[in-house]
Amino acid sequence: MRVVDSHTEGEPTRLVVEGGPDLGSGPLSERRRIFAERFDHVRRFSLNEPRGFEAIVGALLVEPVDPTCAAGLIFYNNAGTLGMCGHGTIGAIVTLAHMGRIGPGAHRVETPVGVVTATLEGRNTVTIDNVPAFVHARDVAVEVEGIGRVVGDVAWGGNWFFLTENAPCALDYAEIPRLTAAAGAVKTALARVGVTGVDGAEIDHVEFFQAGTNGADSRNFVLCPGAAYDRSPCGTGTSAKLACLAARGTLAPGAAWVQESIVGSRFTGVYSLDAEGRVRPRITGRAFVTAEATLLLDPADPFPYGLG
Ligand code: PYC
Repeated sequence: MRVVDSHTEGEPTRLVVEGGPDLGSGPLSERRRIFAERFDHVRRFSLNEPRGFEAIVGALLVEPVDPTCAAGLIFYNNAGTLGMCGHGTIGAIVTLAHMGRIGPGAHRVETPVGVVTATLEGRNTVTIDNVPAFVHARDVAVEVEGIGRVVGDVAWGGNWFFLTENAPCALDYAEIPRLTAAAGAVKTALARVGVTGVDGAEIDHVEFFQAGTNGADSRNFVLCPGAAYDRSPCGTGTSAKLACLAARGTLAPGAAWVQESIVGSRFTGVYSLDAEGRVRPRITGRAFVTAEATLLLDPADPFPYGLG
């Protein structure tokens, strides 16, 4: 399997450019299901230790159904598959340019949750026009073990998020273990009391927010499914945040929102309202290619698909 690694504002992406599984030619939502059901060993092979580590998000490069799209991407991580991935799309676009497959400008990209447009500016900067984002439930209160009452919003930004300002401590790098445990407890509490996204969808990402530093509007800590934290400010999480800000009337369409991550990296978000009044998030960030590699499987390897 040939892969190209990158990081987007600190968060790694592994783009599978050759040797991925044959998922057929159906809609990407269907190919995501086939990947999850029949090729979980490929997910584990390509991301788990010792070939990877818990924070890497994988992206399978597949033929799009829509010929106006430059690529199709199916995202996955250490726990399963993802609907969309903002940092992963930015990483994939910079990687495809590095490989000489695309140039600067706008490229339509098919994902399991819809088509996004990714615009490459120069070598490293990408702006994504994401799928519409929306708030599903506001001011949801849950009792969380070890924290107490936590109030937040449930929103969609390409994945499902619970967004809250009730963090148990400062959003400092040194507090990552405590924030990870607390966000995990929030997720458990939401599941216990039956708080979900639309149609019972699991809320698998939890975001804590505080005031930003060095001029950023806000700083976040994002826990992803699989219990790794996002080193970037999270593209789909920032999209969900924009939907919350729009719903509360605290950010006007077209106004910039600088979202800082727990490692101090940044995305700039802005939204517009489409003809149907839906929030259309636009997220800008940078990615850098870090490795080109061939992943090998030795038949004698006692851990052919990695650990876990
Ligand atoms: O950037 O959307 C994102 C993302 C989702 C999970 C990790 N990063």
